[in-house]
Amino acid sequence: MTVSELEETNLMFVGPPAAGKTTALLLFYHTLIDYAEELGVKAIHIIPGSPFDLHTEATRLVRYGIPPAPTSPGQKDIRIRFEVEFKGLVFTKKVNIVVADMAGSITNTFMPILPDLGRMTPTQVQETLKNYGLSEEDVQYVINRVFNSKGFVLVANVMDIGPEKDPDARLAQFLTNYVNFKRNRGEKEKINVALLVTHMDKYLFPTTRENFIKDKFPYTYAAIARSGYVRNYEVFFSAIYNEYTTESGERRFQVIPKGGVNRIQYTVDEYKKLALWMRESF
Ligand SMILES: Nc1nc2c(ncn2[C@@H]2O[C@H](COP(=O)(O)OP(=O)(O)O)[C@@H](O)[C@H]2O)c(=O)[nH]1
Ligand SMILES: [Mg+2]
Repeated sequence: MTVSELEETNLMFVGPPAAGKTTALLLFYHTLIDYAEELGVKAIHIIPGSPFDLHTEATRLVRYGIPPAPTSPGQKDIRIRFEVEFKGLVFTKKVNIVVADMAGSITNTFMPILPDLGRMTPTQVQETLKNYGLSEEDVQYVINRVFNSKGFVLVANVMDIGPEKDPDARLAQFLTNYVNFKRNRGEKEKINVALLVTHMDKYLFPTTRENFIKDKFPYTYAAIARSGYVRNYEVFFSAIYNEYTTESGERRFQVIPKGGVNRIQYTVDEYKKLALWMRESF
């Protein structure tokens, strides 16, 4: 069986600009590499054509403590993606997951028009997206990957919680619009949703997963519970510890030798759980 014959499951990382999507993707990717056996990872394929070298950027971050350059607001990084082949629990079952990072600015463009797109013909969808400044290729990509997404990792920066940036309201709106889009297309297949809360190294209060989503993301929680389209959801926390600034003013994360390998200190167990959640839920 070749990869193309496997069932393809699209999973997207979505969130406002600077939520920590790219960073989370790199941490997740490196965790899959470091713990491949334990996590049942059979193969990882980086899809060529990305404007961003996933392998290099993950190495720089996780092994050298150098964060990725911020995605500029106009840049479309929707094609940063890779596929993970997990060994199935039953050995014949294989799941192939595509993880894609989506530029916040593009997400912002889609969010409000999603339900309308659900009522349009493919040609109208294409026209509408092109009018929003997406290239032909990106339009195809969005239609194939995003609209057929079987789940989302909703990414939010814990430090953005509050009335100003209100990631809860934005993610809830995204989810509601996506569900309406599916409903308007007459689709019934349910999706799985993860809420990945980043910058937890800066959040100094004790909390639990369940309380956290109900307390800090009540709109998102309600959107998940009410939608009738979410099969399963889970909360994950992401943190990177020991951040410092070099003499020349550059931000870095301290690299610490542990068990013979040099890695930054991050919530590796959370990323392992995320991988297992993907393996089991899709
Ligand atoms: N301290 C800390 N910084 C983070 C964390 N996640 C992301 N960052 C930083 O937050 C900024 C935005 O992250 P980025 O991944 O580029 O966000 P994106 O726009 O959603 O892709 C960058 O400067 C990252 O280095 C985290 O968990 N802890
Ligand atoms: Mg980014």
